[in-house]
Amino acid sequence: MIRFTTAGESHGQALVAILEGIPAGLQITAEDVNSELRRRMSGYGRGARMNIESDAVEFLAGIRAGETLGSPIALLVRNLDWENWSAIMAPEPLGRGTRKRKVTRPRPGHADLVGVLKYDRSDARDILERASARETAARVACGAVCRRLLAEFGIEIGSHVVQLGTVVATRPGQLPTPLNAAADQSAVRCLDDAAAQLMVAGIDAAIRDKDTLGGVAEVVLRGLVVGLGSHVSWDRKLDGRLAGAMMSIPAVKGVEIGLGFEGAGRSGSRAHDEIAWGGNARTGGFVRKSNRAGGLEGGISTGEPVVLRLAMKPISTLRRPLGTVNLTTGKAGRAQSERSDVTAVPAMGVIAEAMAALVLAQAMVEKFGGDSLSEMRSNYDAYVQGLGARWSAAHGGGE
Ligand code: EPS
Repeated sequence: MIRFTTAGESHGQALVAILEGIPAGLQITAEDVNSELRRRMSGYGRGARMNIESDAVEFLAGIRAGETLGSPIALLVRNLDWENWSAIMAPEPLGRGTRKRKVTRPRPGHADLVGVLKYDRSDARDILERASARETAARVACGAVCRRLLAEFGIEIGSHVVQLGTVVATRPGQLPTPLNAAADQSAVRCLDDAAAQLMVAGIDAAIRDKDTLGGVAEVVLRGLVVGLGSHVSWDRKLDGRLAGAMMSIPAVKGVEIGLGFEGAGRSGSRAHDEIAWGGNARTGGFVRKSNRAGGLEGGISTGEPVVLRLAMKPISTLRRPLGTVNLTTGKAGRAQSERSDVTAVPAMGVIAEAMAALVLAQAMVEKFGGDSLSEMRSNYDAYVQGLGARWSAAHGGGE
């Protein structure tokens, strides 16, 4: 089972992660991870913090001579901002209850208040430092390793922004390949140039208004084999597992697969994908005439692209803050304003790619197992060959 856990506060010394279950023999370099970390840091509308950081990974364990060993992989991403925060975030005791740069006016929408109540804190900084989306840098680092594993099996993961604030992009009928090479050209990772310009203007307006913006990103997973995930038990369904992973991303409030909510209003005859003969061995020789299901039926991959959309709420740190209650005085007031982003929708797409990579890598290792990449590859090849041989023999390889 592939899994990872992360630790680290936003202004602590570093983010760390341990990623377990990656088979031995996968070639990986720091640059494979760093290129993804850079993508996460980019996007018009990020705050000043991204000018301070220059996220880069240090492999502490699990990799030798450019190859995974099959042992847990330990990763470290330093916070360069730590230098400015060491006195505030240092682990050494300061005297009971003493805190520097206390946050006592919780922001509506952030974890501040619920975290303070649940963890019996009086300083919301004890909560927000971990609730900060800074943690997603560690996820992206782990996801980059999973992505390398998936690339060995021809799986491509990409994303693009389809809505930012009120601006909705026109989605091209045919997505470019590779998707990210095109999307990363845009400051807001949007494939519709006219919409991208309006999105940038919308972000500028939000900056002027001291407000923030949310939006929608679409994640596309291509090159999957039929048969990942399973219909047999609720917790093995790949759609459920992907949706859960997407919803764990900070500020994500909605996830759709394929037609998603739009499908609810369609009649059945316009909601499903007709089956035809003529795909490749990876899909058992079958093909769908459309992909309304978003590449998943019965919790199992069909081999068509998996298409997910994630809705992100606007960032909850506002420079013109909403009403709140001061935790120290009990008086009504305005929420604390921390430095933050105006929007992070472009970055959210990159983080969603990383989480999707984790779930897919889990599903691949479950199905094709193996302590080593070579063992996993031979299991994969045997499965695909078996699918192709069985179904083309039965149907003569064509319609
Ligand atoms: C983030 C770092 C944070 C924020 C943002 C994400 O840095 P700082 O708090 O020092 O400005 O820019 O976090 C939030 C939006 C949030 O609400 O916590 C990052 O590295 O992605």
